[in-house]
Amino acid sequence: MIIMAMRESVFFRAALIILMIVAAGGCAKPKKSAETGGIILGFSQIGAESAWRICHTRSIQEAAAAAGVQLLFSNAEQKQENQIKAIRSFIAYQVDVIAFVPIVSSGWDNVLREAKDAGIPVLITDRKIDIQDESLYAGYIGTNSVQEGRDAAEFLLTKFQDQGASAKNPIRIVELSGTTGSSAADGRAQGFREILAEYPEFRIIYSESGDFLRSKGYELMRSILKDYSDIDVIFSHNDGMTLGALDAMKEKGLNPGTDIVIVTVDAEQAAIDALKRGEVNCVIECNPKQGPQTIALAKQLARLETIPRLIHVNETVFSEGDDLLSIGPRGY
Ligand code: GZL
Repeated sequence: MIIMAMRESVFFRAALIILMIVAAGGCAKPKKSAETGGIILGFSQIGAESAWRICHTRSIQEAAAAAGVQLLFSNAEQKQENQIKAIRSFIAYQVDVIAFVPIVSSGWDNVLREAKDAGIPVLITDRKIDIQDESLYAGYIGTNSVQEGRDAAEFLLTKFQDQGASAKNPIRIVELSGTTGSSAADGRAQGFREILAEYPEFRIIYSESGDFLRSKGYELMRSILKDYSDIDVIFSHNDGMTLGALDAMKEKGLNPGTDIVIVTVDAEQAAIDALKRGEVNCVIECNPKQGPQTIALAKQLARLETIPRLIHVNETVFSEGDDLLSIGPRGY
């Protein structure tokens, strides 16, 4: 009975894959690209939770099209189990390369072992994974979340220097963190605390996850403002949550950027616009335009070439003291 169920399950999955290809406008292609000549990349994306993620997806899709790489794209709708199913379907279809954004850092060992056993190289993108056997993936390209957290803290050191703060009279910080268990949230929190650990005059009085969502940033901030009236700084792990928090602060009659210093990560257009309006004080760039580099690495893997284990994309910091008019359109 179990074997029958497995056969049915394998058959169902294989049928689903063929259906997916046919629905994507291509007839069911022979397995592997050896017969088709082109590279087939299976890509599992988290979802569309923020403007940043939508830009990241667009960058991957446009780069694949420009490079003639056939992209099997799966949107996990924020569920790790959907990513694992997608990776298994890529293995069944025998793609040349698998790339994915791990929504959280853990829980990937088994499925990546299956990919390795199938002889399919795996590229980790955007977020990082914690894994026992580092040989289960070929390399990582994405953002340096720990540095982003450090940059946020370094801005605050400059902003509040000579303000007379002390351990007895600290700068009181609220942190809106990203998806629990994601390398993006864990890294930003780690880098932020690493720098501030040397400065007891900075105190994180409250931290809670808003899951990188604008709606949760709004709800969180409304609730926090009921419990805390003496907040000096909001450190938000992404612009989506920040924009929600700004709405909540304004509803309360507060002037974000003046009454409360706002530090945010991503650098989407709306956050840069808020920086220009003085409602945000510092925007840490997290660069979503990783498509060209990601596809180039996938092509190298398809040619069985070795790639670097770790590539961090270039990022910068925008702050209130900059020539804000020189900041060009962000594209997301
Ligand atoms: C960071 C990325 C994060 C963004 C959010 O590398 O994974 O996920 O900061 C997005 O906007 O939701």
